[in-house]
Amino acid sequence: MTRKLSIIGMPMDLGQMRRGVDMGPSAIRYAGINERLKPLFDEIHDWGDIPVGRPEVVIDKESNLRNLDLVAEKSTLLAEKVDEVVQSGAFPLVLGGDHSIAIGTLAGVSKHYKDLGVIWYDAHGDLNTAETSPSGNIHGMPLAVSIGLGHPLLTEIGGYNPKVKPENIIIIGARSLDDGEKELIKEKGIKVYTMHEIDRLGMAKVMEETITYLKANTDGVHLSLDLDGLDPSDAPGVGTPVIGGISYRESHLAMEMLEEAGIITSAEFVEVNPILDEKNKTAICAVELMGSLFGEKLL
Ligand code: 5AB
Ligand code: MN
Ligand code: MN
Ligand code: MN
Repeated sequence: MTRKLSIIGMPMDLGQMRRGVDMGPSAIRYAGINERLKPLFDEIHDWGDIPVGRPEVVIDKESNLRNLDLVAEKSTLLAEKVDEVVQSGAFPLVLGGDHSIAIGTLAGVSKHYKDLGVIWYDAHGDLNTAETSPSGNIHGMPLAVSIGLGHPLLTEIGGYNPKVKPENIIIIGARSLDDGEKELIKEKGIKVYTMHEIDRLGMAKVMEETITYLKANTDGVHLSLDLDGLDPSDAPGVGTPVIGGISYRESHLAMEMLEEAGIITSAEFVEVNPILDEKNKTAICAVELMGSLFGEKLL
């Protein structure tokens, strides 16, 4: 079977307040993604960026959500593109953009699976709703939206809802959760490997457990990798850094184990903000991790 990769840029910064993350796709391309992944696939097609534009910030008066209509509109475009890529038999790799883009990615991917698994590699839970969000920023909500909680303009994208079952989600790297998110995690029984478990068990064990569980319970796995899951010393170019994160080496190991297991069917790398970065370090880190995720070997 020919191994095909489709790259889609989603230059959206509407899910939060720090402009600059819309340049994430450019920064990741500049870090050499195409050359790096070329030897690992039979075919690579870079579709360029979904047109997001530079609209003015609008806060939805009724829900208090920042840029609600725009995020919904642009996410629909992404969902359609991702859907088309999955149908074509290629692996969809989406470059963010802030994490609100996951709403569109999952809407495009999940209709192709009965039981999609999701690995949410992140310092945060992204499980807020308009009611629990301390910020009104939609990038703190995409995982809640994927399980059907949130504004209907977001949960109904793609014309079906929910996208993911809570029991098919595994969060890795959490170290900053809001009160409402903690309650939701308990209520829905969402599996979380916080930094405590990663320290205690080691990344190898965390990934073994994750892979065993997802292999047994899902028919596809989406990797949603927020660069702020990594420690800010390795990935400084993110809008909401939290100290005490996953190291570059642990992340490499995680990607290599996922590759060996062969379970990942779609991926996105989000929250790369070159304006906040040091010499494109965070975008380079993203490309390094993609190399491991797609099977680059030293020997
Ligand atoms: B990210 C916070 N929980 O909702 C909120 O970077 C931060 O996609 C969200 O993980 C961080 O505003 C969103 C305080
Ligand atoms: Mn996130
Ligand atoms: Mn985050
Ligand atoms: Mn490695």
